[in-house]
Amino acid sequence: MKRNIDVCLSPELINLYDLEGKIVVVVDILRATSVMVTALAHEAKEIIPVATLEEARSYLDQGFLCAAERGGAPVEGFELDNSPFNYMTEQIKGESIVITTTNGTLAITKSTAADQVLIGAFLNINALAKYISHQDKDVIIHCAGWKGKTNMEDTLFAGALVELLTDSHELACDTAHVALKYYQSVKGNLFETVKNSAHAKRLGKLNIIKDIEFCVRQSDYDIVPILVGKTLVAAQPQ
Ligand code: 3SL
Repeated sequence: MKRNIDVCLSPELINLYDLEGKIVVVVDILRATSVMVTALAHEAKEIIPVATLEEARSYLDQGFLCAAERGGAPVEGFELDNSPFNYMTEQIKGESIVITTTNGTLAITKSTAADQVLIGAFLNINALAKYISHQDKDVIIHCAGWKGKTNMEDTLFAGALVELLTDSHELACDTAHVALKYYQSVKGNLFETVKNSAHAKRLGKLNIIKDIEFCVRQSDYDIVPILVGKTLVAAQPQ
């Protein structure tokens, strides 16, 4: 029997969904979840996502390697920002990295009632679909959006993952259909589409085009981050 797949377009709406017993895939294509996938693929030991700067600062005081972003910009006093290219270095190998971002880490902390919280990005979408198809569980794709509002890039990812899971999962609500149709209408032109997103414009002054180009690449990595307690680690391959 097919399982259900549903899409939640904002952390402001996640309280409308029953997460119990389900897999929640959190996605923040630009750039939090793309960064997390990249870091674990480059052998970071684990990632500790925290919602607030205060929590991140308390880890900083304990000597952790910490990353912080607010409003798209790096936060003073933190060693790492939110560009995936900073997570491909020797510096992150074997490290526990604490990350706080405007939307992505908030969406993670709002998903913890789920049976499993997984991290999604275009960078790991095939590995994610394969992992989920072995689980026999309902799925909710939780889009981080921007400050409570829906965004283009996370909705596109939701549509792409729905498309990959149509053999094993039934589309449970209209949002899943909307995301799927939207993705199918632009999938040949993902970079050009996302380049025109509000967040791409917001990040424009930070010379972000390189990051966007990277974040829409599909399935560079085989890794599926999973939340174990408060920490994201690579799930066992299925
Ligand atoms: O909002 C977030 O969580 C971030 O990913 C935003 S940014 O791409 O780092 O600006």
